[in-house]
Amino acid sequence: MQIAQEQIQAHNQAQQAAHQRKIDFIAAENANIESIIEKLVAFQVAIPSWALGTGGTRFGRFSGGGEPRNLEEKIEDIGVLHQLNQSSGAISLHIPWDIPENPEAIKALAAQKGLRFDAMNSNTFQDQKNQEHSYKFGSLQHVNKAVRQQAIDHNLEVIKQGIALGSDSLTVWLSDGSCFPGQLNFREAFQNTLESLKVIYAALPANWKMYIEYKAFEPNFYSMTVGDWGQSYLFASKLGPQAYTLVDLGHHLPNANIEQIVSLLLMEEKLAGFHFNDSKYGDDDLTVGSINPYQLFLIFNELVEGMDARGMNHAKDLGWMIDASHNVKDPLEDLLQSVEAIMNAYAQALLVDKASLVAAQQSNDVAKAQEVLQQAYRTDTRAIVAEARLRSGGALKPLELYRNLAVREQLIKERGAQTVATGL
Ligand SMILES: [Mn+2]
Repeated sequence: MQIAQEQIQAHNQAQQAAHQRKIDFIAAENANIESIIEKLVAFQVAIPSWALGTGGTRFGRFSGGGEPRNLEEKIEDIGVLHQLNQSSGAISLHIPWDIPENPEAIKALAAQKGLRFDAMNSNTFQDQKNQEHSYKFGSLQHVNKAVRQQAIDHNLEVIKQGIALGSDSLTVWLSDGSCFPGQLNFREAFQNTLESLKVIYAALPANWKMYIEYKAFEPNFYSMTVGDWGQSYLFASKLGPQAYTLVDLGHHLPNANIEQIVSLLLMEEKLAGFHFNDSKYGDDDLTVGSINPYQLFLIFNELVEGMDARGMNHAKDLGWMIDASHNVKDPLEDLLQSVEAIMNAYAQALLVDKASLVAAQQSNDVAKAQEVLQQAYRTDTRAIVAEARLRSGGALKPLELYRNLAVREQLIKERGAQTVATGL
């Protein structure tokens, strides 16, 4: 389905007067509002193909209906999101869940919706039908060379699929690890993984990047072979300049200082980008900014500061992706909320009075440093983000319009109430 442009315009007209009051107020308070809006317009967040259906837990799965039944319908769903917020202009695919039958047709469909293909994701954490060897005891780390080779071959296939679609990066997330002490020789698991990654790395086209994602625990509960940023950084450093560390916000042990990790990876030119989500305990699937929006702001503050220090393009030089899976919300509503949270945290970070912060840091004025950050964080940036959407042709209030247009009801009518999207 597609939203008629006139419907977005009618919605915006109805909201215009109220919006104008808010944007005028914030523009009067902040001198650099125009440059912030420009940056927001350019900033795009990739939507993962696996977040478009209702996720499950190991206890159950409750489909919300109208879920995309194939890759074409996933692209259509992201097209709707992008029409509404003009900030979801990319899709991240998962192989083998999203193998295109006709890459050229898929490419054309995505282009028609204004979407490009972000990082490709390989999957060696599940066994597929007719697969010769099982990943029960790991993939790239496996003690059996034949299993490692099978996992390597799969990643090579993912790169091939990505080339056909115009992607330029591969995300490798491994569930490899061990559940019990003594199960693995840590050094051997690391070496096997490194040797396997080397073969995959060698197959990367020159303009491609490899993102090595880490996770502290789950599905393995004693050790994860790429368990933290240090291990990922070791792999990325040993592999070479095309390999980077990918930070998934939900993949840390509780209370980890993620903003410091981000700052140092960026300094070392090894930060690949992000999988955005939020978590309360050990989950990695909650809506971005729904639990700890201050942490998200602090991360963006380090990102903006670190990228500016290196003269990087905020929109293009790192990978910005959501990684989440929703059990109880309409996935499209949830994704609209997630993108909104990311844009607001980014806008707040752009509002930080950097000169004052540096001055406070250099004079050990701790209270002032906190004031500077709080001043930006406590600013209601929603009108700035809405203004960026308005200028790009999106809706002033995406979620409200989504509901008013009864998008989910239409999708259920088109696709049925019992559809289950491929994915987690
Ligand atoms: Mn992730």
